[in-house]
Amino acid sequence: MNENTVSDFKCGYVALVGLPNVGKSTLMNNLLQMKLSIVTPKPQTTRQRVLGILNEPDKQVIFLDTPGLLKPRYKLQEVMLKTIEKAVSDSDLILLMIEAGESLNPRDIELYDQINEAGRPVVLVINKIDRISKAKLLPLIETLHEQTGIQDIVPISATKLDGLDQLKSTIKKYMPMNVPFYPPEYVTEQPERFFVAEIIREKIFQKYGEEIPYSSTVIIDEFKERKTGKDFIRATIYVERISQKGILIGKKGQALKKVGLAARGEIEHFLQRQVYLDLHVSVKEKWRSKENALRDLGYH
Ligand SMILES: Nc1nc2c(ncn2[C@@H]2O[C@H](COP(=O)(O)OP(=O)(O)O)[C@@H](O)[C@H]2O)c(=O)[nH]1
Ligand SMILES: [Mg+2]
Repeated sequence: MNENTVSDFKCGYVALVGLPNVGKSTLMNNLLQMKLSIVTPKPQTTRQRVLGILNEPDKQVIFLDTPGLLKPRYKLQEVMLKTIEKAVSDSDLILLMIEAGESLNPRDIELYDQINEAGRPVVLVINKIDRISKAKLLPLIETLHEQTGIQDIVPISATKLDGLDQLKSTIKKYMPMNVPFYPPEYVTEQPERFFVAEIIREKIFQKYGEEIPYSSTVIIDEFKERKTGKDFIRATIYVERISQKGILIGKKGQALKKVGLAARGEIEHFLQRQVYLDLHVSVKEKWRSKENALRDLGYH
């Protein structure tokens, strides 16, 4: 039990929204002090909403990490866009994240206008302030105030954990009085197998160039917990073309083996137990463009 009375406890939903690569997933992980959302230097790594729960004595904040907003080219991206719209309309507060720079990116303004339609309160978060000089920060905040009219603008560095306390107290202002929605030991509501698939996907993003990561998706076919011995996980990586399958597997299976090794280490760290990871590669032609395939592969 926490010492606060139920009546001053706050609980609500916060959507993390912003262009690809601004640092949304990094922020969520570092606020939760747990790596839930995968992070890579490539844009559009996050494809589905990832729910992360911050539990503190005075509040429970439920974050919805979303894919970066973009103009859809594939059916997959249309689904990603719907995910963002849903997260925005389900939230008590939207954190619109931008990167610290010389000026505001026109695409950020476009995004802001889009989000504003939902009529939810918006806090502007300027991330990556470790990359700009302190002298530039104040004028940047002034300009952003003028351009957007947003009251609360919070500069942070998600990687350096700078400004996170200020951000948390700003978030709290917007959270409604509520009893916690989840038991305090919960950090997410998504099943372990979702995170296992995400970790494998992250390794693919880290180890291959452009084509393979964006054409890949991962399905967990089997996840057997065992009382004795390691858990057994069988996963299939789906790609769009046979040539991609060849690249993914590599000469004598060497490339895939590296993915498996890296993924297994991180899966074990995440689950806090040992696993046997059995990886397969299969082709599902043009899965990113087909509604049925997307549904079969867990995107909806
Ligand atoms: N320098 C710097 N880099 C950051 C910061 N936050 C995130 N990054 C990097 O930006 C890249 C994209 O981060 P990610 O969290 O995946 O962005 P997302 O697409 O918005 O979820 C990664 O390489 C991060 O390490 C920050 O505060 N400072
Ligand atoms: Mg992300």
